[in-house]
Amino acid sequence: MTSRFPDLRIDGDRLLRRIDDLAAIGPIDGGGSCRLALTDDDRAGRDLVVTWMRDLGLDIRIDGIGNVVATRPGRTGGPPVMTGSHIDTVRTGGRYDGNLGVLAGLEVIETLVGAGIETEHPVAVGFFTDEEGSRFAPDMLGSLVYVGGVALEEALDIVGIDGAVVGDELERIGYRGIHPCPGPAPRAYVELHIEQGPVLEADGVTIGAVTGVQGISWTAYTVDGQANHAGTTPMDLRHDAGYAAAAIVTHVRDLAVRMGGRQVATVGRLDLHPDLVNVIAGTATLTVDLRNTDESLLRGAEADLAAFVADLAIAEGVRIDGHSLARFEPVEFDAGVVDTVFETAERLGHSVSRMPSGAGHDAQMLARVCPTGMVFVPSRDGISHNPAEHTDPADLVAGADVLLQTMLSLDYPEPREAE
Ligand code: HGY
Ligand code: MN
Ligand code: MN
Repeated sequence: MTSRFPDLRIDGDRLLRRIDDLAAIGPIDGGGSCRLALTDDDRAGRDLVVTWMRDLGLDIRIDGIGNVVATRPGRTGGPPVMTGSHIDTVRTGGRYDGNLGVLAGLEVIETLVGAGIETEHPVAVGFFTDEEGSRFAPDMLGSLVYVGGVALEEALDIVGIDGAVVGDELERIGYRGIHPCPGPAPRAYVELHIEQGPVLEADGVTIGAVTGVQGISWTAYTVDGQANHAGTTPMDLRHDAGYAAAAIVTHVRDLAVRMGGRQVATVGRLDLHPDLVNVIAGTATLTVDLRNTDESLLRGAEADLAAFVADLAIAEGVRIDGHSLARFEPVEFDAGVVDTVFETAERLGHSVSRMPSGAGHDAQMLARVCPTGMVFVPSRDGISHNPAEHTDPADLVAGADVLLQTMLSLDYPEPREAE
């Protein structure tokens, strides 16, 4: 499949301007943004992008979990060639994570409009609710509902880290839409995203043809020990929730280092109570994020952690309860779409390599219902989920051009019946 308009390119300045305009919503020191899912800042970001979609005359649909999909008709009807990503951020968000994919998709459509090109199939760009999962777990919540991976009613009842409820927050910000979930399966889905890791930059490669997404396992733990006096309590009489939590932190780090390969492990949240200098912590809460491209290795890591936690609880005389916040197996993208991304990047004269994604993405959910792939561009120093997140403008534009041409290739008309 090749594009019928091989020389068409996006307007890079327009894309870069929009990235800056969106980044200005929920700004934080260092040039990044904080737009946690379903907050007022998320609403403001949504309103801006929906305005841009409306200005393009697109058919805009908001579904029950707040996913927004904007579609431009093609010569024929039927499922669209779709792109998209997310515009919610983590608390220390950069300006490209998710935002690039949504705004590049908008730029693709505006380029088609400007060139007066009628695509064979409809073309759509969407943003999915709560991709980050930072406020409301799991991550990729909106796209998971979109593909029928979890029932809408169940998702609407999810309680966030601040006690807010998804359904209430959607109502409050005016994005609890009327369109049904699951949503319609696209003809194909391609997502442009920053790599968020060091590989492309280290290899001096501009485009990643993403082969799939690694498996993700999030667990929240509560440790119940005994608050006691820091000065009078002998060491052998302690039931120290702080010590137990710290033991889990060091164990998961040692586990990942010992396993090597692509295994990673992170404790991103850790709270002690009563959180005072002279009181042995009575309770602790923490989260563990385990990932691996290999499902059996990821299960092995989960089993190792569960056994360690059980032994630790006995040894320290504390109670440790864990519950899953997210669990997604590794995903392989459609070989045809991956090849189209790879060949398109080569045709446009960019260096390109195939690689798995370390981060989770909405594409891993869309892969359940249609041929799916991703386009990566390099992250400077591999930094992301940090305001210092940066990708060179030339690489941002290159990624958007590869997205445009890949979508045109995937739009390739079926052989037409004899007129
Ligand atoms: O957690 C992730 O990988 C993504 O940023 N939601
Ligand atoms: Mn992202
Ligand atoms: Mn992210």
